Amino acid sequence: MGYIACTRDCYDTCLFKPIASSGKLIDLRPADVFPTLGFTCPRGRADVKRLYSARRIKRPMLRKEGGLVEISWDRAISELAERLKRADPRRVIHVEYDGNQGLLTWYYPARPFNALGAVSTDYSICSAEGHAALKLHWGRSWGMLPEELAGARAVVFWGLNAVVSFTHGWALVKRAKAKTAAVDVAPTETIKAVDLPVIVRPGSDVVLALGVARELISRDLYDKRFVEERTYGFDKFAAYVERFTPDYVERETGVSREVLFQLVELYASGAKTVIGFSLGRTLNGGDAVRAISLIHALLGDPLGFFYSNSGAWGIDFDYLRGLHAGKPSAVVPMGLVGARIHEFEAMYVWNSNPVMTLPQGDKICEAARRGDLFLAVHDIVLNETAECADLLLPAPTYLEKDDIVYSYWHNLLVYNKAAVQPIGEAKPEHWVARELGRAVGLSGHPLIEEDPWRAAEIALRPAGVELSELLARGVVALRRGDPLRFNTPTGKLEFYSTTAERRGLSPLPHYERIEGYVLTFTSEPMHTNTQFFDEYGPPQPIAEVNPTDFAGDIACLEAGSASIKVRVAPNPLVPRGVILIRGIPKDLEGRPVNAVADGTPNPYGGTPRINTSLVRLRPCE
Ligand SMILES: Nc1nc2c(c(=O)[nH]1)N[C@H]1C(S)=C(S)[C@@H](COP(=O)(O)OP(=O)(O)OC[C@H]3O[C@@H](n4cnc5c(=O)[nH]c(N)nc54)[C@H](O)[C@@H]3O)O[C@H]1N2
Ligand SMILES: Nc1nc2c(c(=O)[nH]1)N[C@H]1C(S)=C(S)[C@@H](COP(=O)(O)OP(=O)(O)OC[C@H]3O[C@@H](n4cnc5c(=O)[nH]c(N)nc54)[C@H](O)[C@@H]3O)O[C@H]1N2
Ligand code: SF4
Ligand SMILES: [Mo]
Repeated sequence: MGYIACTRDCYDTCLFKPIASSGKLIDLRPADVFPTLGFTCPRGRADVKRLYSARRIKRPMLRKEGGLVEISWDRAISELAERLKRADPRRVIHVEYDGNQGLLTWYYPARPFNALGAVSTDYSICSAEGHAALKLHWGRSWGMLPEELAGARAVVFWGLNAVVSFTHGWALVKRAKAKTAAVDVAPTETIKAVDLPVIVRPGSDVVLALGVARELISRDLYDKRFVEERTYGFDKFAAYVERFTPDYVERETGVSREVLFQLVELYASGAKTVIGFSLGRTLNGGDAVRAISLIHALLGDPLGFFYSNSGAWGIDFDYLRGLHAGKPSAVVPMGLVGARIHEFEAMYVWNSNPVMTLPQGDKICEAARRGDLFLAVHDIVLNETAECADLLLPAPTYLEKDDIVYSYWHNLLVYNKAAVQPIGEAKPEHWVARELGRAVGLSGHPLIEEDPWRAAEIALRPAGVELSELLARGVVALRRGDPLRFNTPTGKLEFYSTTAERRGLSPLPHYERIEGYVLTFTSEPMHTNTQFFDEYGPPQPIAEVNPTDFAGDIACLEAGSASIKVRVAPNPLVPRGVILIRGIPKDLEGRPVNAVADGTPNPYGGTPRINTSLVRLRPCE
């Protein structure tokens, strides 16, 4: 049997050998291949258990007078189709994200909704802000591959908790005995593990990065030839960064000149950066990503950073979603779905748990419970969104279906072949999409008639992959483009972004100061977002706070009229003004913590500012 890729939204995309006996999966053996190195994380280890979880949705279910009753698939599809046919498509929204990264699980099933002209989200919750920010200067967002990370002599982990969230990237860097630095707002596992820990004030990274750039320029530590030949707008950039003096950096970020200079030296020695997705979820986050990437422009190292390589391979995700033959009537930023829930009468959710993971996601559940929203959920387990749903549909895990899986870090494309038969009546997402399409009257529509594997074949062509070859070989290596080709209006790497200027955005990275208590989040080892609550128990609503900021065991965090109640863990290492929660728990009264998260879309890719949520920190009444 070949390899199976873990489909979790995770940097690592591990490969496994599934071990089955008498039709039952008994083990998933981590494959000893580069770059996932033959070990796995606690979530990977629990996938066999999750396959047989008691929380699996096994049959379609419909809510009736408060209770759920099992129904047939025929009935489930026709109930859903009737709802969709009756509604104005502008009042129907589909919400999906990356619970499973398979091409046929995540992307293809948007087709009937795009054919109908329903409302889509902007898929911005995670990485969109940084992708859009990088494109302003580089004309692309991809960067170094694991091979290059493994050869690095120094690595800066900027805005991510890599020890927890990127275990194989961290392991590669440790094996290489590279010098390490981390930039974070709180004392995370990664901050504790690196040679140079750098604690910044929330949202101030852009100032630190521009301060590093200023030092590299003023000390003549940049690559003049590269800058001359390959870049545009250096003079304007150099003049702009003049104001980011060590004093100014210290005032705004809290980073001392000594620590700033150590970081500068690390970069001057050729350090690489892993830029965390978390930055995109902060105020000024896109600007921070822009500024950090430009450090590597100065160093003449266009493969000096890694953010996400999802755009490197050329896979045509829009084709899979059917945007060539259909179109959403409107696009709503993910951070505002909860706040704008009154605009919708029906919501179809798959591969995502928006009640827990979106800002004000609790409003989705309230609207469904009030009867204002018809909520249908296709998931593998009874998650918190499914608990509020009117219609529940059983989905197979990645171990029960065939799919194609790419990674946003390494370049292995994997054909996942089902390791076991689907549990209960679980049906794949592409099957539901086509059945639903036909039931709403889209028979004959090209988006519905095209077989999902044929769609995948076409979507993979720009990546230079023949589907037949992938199916025969199981794993193929993808290729990225020429790192010295910049798809910008000037054809150069633009320090001064002409695209931003044309769009009325700041051509140079911009900074706005934050005032107030900032609630922020960090990932934790036992869960991927809200998955594995059943296997490992749910994360606890514990807020780590500096003891001078709050005395007491229980606190309420308030934003607008929303409030969450949490237990307080005093931690003198957490800077004043910062409140840190691990994972995405419910509060002490069962309310999702994102009830108080900031859903404001950031300027470039629309990602909400969850990690710089301004809150009032109070004793509860
Ligand atoms: N174990 C585990 N691994 C995961 C996940 C998981 O849930 N659990 N989730 C996966 C997913 S979907 C993603 S997107 C990634 C997320 O993982 P990471 O990219 O590591 O992001 P987060 O854990 O959200 O946050 C990283 C750090 O950003 C810090 N931070 C907050 N605000 C700021 C700021 O203004 N500046 C700086 N410098 N730092 C700030 C937080 O304190 C936190 O420690 O990991 C993936 N891997
Ligand atoms: N407070 C706070 N909020 C956050 C974050 C944070 O750090 N803090 N992180 C944000 C980030 S980075 C992200 S990416 C989002 C993630 O937000 P979500 O996409 O909502 O992520 P998950 O909680 O992992 O939920 C994924 C769902 O997909 C289901 N699933 C898994 N495999 C399959 C499958 O094959 N088929 C189907 N149909 N379903 C499947 C799982 O059972 C699970 O219910 O959350 C964001 N929200
Ligand atoms: S969750 Fe991430 S680290 Fe864990 S097995 Fe899956 S891909 Fe690997
Ligand atoms: Mo994410």
